[in-house]
Parts: sequence; structure tokens; C-alpha cells
Amino acid sequence: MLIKLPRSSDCKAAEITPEHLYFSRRKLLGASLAGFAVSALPGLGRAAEASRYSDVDVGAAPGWFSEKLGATRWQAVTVQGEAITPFKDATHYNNFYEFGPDKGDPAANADSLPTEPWSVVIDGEVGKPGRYALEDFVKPYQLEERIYRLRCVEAWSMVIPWLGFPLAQVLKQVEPTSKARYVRFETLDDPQHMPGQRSGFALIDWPYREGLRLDEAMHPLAILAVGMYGRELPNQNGAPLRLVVPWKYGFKSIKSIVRISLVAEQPGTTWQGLAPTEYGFYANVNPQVDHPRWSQARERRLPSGLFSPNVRDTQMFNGYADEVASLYTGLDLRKNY
Ligand SMILES: Nc1nc2c(c(=O)[nH]1)N[C@H]1C(S)=C(S)[C@@H](COP(=O)(O)O)O[C@H]1N2
Ligand SMILES: [Mo]
Repeated sequence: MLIKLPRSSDCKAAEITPEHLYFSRRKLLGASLAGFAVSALPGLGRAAEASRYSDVDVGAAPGWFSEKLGATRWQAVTVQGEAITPFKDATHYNNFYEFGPDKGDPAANADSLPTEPWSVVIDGEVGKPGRYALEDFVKPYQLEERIYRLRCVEAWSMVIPWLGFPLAQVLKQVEPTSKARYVRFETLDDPQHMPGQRSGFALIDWPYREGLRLDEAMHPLAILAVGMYGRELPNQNGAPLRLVVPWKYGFKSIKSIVRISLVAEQPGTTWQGLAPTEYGFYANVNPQVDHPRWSQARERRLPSGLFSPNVRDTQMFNGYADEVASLYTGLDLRKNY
């Protein structure tokens, strides 16, 4: 059964429930919890260092990260008048299907993912292809804090302080050829450590893949993140390296990246491949273009509960229209959703 939400004009807060949205998307994946292996993980004590954010579990960061933190440019971009989502919510309400279909699965299952050593391949239409150890990959770049809205296609949102650097800096460094028109990203393929990849619940053709047009990828708001809340990225948020494209629905912000390829043709992407009529390649946040099964006019800002749903209007390009609208001049955003 498909759940149809009313149109934006008569949409009441209480009708935007996590259950509607989440179950309808999970249904698409053919979700079945039967046979889904959940590994129990010990809750090991973490180093209790001082943090910029009071409720943050700091974790034990690798040396290169701690070194970079010293020279970080804090708050290069910020969100005015909207509270940062508590760390607890940002790290316990996640989509990372490699670790399971439920919002709590990534926090429960992702700790066992080995993120050291990690390497990133850059290939395709570039003058300087290569495979880099993560610490060498990030070495040239200064970390910046970017406080961005994150708007999931399921109509919930957060405000997250990321630590990262512009993707454009990496792309310039590797010298795209004249044939390069798109950037394709790939997540780690590791069924041994990613239980979602070996369970039959998802129709996903692993590894998870995403893509951007080259000019979108070069936009200064598009970053590669290695941290959040003043600390290293928790595994459930896409450690050790993830994309963050704040004007697009969250599924474009691919986690745990191992390959970045410059390509001539528009690449196939995971959600578009699963349901092309529901999830497009562009996936720009757009309150005027509804998902076929629910309205995109409003969103639940986390933390959100039954009695305080914290619903607000969704903004065009997630509030970044001044910065990014010119990328789409002449493009029919209804057709290119
Ligand atoms: N590899 C991978 N990346 C992914 C996903 C995923 O399932 N696998 N989920 C996406 C979706 S739907 C969202 S909303 C964001 C969620 O990021 P967060 O958990 O850090 O809030 O990650 C995106 N990146
Ligand atoms: Mo999402």
C-alpha cells in the first residue's frame, strides 16, 4: 500500500511522521528484517577530551586529524538563527544502508568498520590519477568548519557543523581533462564489515554510488568532510571521508568514499537506479516539486517528537538559492528532479 500525504497547503504537522516516510522508502527496498545480521558491539570508553560542542563524544582520532585541527578555520559558513542539531541526534538517526535499514542501525553496527588504513582512488578523465592513503589525500587542504542544513528526501532535516575542505580543491589538483563533465563517487564495498551489503533486504546494487555535474562539484559549498562537531567523523556518519552537498537531498552526500572518478557521461547513481521516477540525478532540494508519494514542502527538524514535531517550511535549494541557483539557469527543475 502506498501512503499518500496531502498536498502542502493542507499538510498538518502531525501528518508528517517518521513512520510514513521511513516505511514507504523502506518498502521500496523490499526491506525484511528476517535474516539481517546485527553484530553486538562493546561500548568501549572513549577519550574524554575537551570539545567545542558540549554533548560530543570525542572519540580517538588519528594523528593526521588532530594535527589538522590546530589550523582549522572555524565556522567559514554558518546557518543564521537555527540551532545546531544535538550530536546525539545527528549520530543516532542515520541513513547508511550498508549498516541496516533502521535509523538506529548505523550507530549500532558501524563501529566495527575499519577506517584505518583507508585509501582513495582518483581515476578517469584526469591528468593525475592515483591511489592515495587518506592522510596523504587530505594533507594539502586546510580544514574548515561549515555549518550546513542537511535535508533528507524523507522530509526530515538537521543542522550539522562539518569539518572538511572544498571538493573543488581536490578536483583542481588532479587536473580534469577536457572530456571530464561529471564526477562519480563510490562507497567502500566490504560485505564482511557492512552487514547491509550481505543481507538480502535491499535491492541496492552495491557499492553505493553517487554523482555530480562537474560544475556542481566545483561549487565552493560542496565539500569533502572528515569530521563533524569539532571531532573526527563517527563511522555512522560516513568516516573517514564523505561528500556534503547542502543544497541537494541527503542521499547525494555519499559516505565512506573510496573512489572519485571524473567521467564524460552522466553516471548511474544508487537511488536513481532503484526508483528513477522517485529519485533523480539532480535531487536539488525543492519545496515545489513533491516526491510522487509525499510532499516536499515542509520538513521535520530534528530533534522532533510526536508532541513537538518541529515542522518548518522547506526552502528552495535548502536555503542556498543565492549561492547555487545560477548553476541551473535554463534547466527545467520539474523534469530534472
Ligand atoms: N554510502 C552511503 N551513503 C549515504 C547513504 C547510504 O545509505 N549509504 N544514505 C544517504 C542518505 S539517504 C542521507 S539522508 C545521508 C544521511 O547522512 P547522516 O546519517 O550523516 O545524517 O547520507 C547519505 N549517504
Ligand atoms: Mo536521505
